[in-house]
Amino acid sequence: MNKTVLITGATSGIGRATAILFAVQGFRQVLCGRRQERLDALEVELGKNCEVHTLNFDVRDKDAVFEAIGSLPKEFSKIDVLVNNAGNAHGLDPIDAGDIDDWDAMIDINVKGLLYVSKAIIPSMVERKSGHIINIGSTAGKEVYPKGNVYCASKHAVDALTKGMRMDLNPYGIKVGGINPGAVETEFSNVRFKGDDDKADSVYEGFDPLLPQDIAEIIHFVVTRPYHVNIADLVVMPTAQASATILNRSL
Ligand code: NDP
Ligand code: 8X3
Repeated sequence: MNKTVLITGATSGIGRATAILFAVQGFRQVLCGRRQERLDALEVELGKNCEVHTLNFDVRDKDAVFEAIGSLPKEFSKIDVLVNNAGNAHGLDPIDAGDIDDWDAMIDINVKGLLYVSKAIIPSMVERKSGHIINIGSTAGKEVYPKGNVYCASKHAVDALTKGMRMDLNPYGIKVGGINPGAVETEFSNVRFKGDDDKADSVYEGFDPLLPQDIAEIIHFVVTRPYHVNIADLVVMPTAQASATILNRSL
């Protein structure tokens, strides 16, 4: 497998699990995040199985995004598969009590950051008439739940961008698809609740949530379909989950 894959948010959760699985499969990988020590560890560990290059940038910083992706060595510069995964929820508050800094973070990271990274990579895909973009949305991009307001808005925006990218890049034969998970046990809730681990753990109490490896396997399946098959949109929930708010905690 000689495809080059760029994964944002590779230092944790879904992105990290995907990087680990792709390393076993021998993909050439560009792994991105902000926590340098985790990027270094991935480079050492996964570098045993595949070619790895790491990039440290904040997706909110437009100049940093273009500088980092523009700095890729030649052998990593033709990105075949872009996994737009970096993102988080910040806070869970009714709209009247929401923190504006949390709103900025979610819009700037989940929406604008995804756009900056895409803009840095798409022109080369268009030029080569080849490429595959996978946007990690959420069930929060398909339905809205109480106190989810801005996070849900950001993921609805991701859903719209996935559809829009697929239309606009169709003339170039570039695949675009969205994967929309429900509850996955990662650092997601630790970030949402600002380091309150008890509160984060309680989100996954009483049922078996998805694991990051479950989503990694699905991303791998999507990436390895033949050229004429594009998985355009997937919603994946734990069996115990029926909607954003309906969870069977007795399974
Ligand atoms: P994690 O918190 O475990 O991972 C988030 C990743 O995003 C980290 O690698 C983090 O890296 C990166 N990231 C966050 N902010 C920035 C930033 N400003 N610049 C660059 N990288 C950033 O969460 P998940 O793995 O769960 O989340 C991955 C994606 O999946 C997100 O888009 C999330 O919305 C989505 N999702 C998650 C679900 C869940 O239940 N967990 C369900 C549905 C969707 P670093 O801090 O090193 O920068
Ligand atoms: C993460 C799933 O339900 O916490 O996107 O919004 S949820």
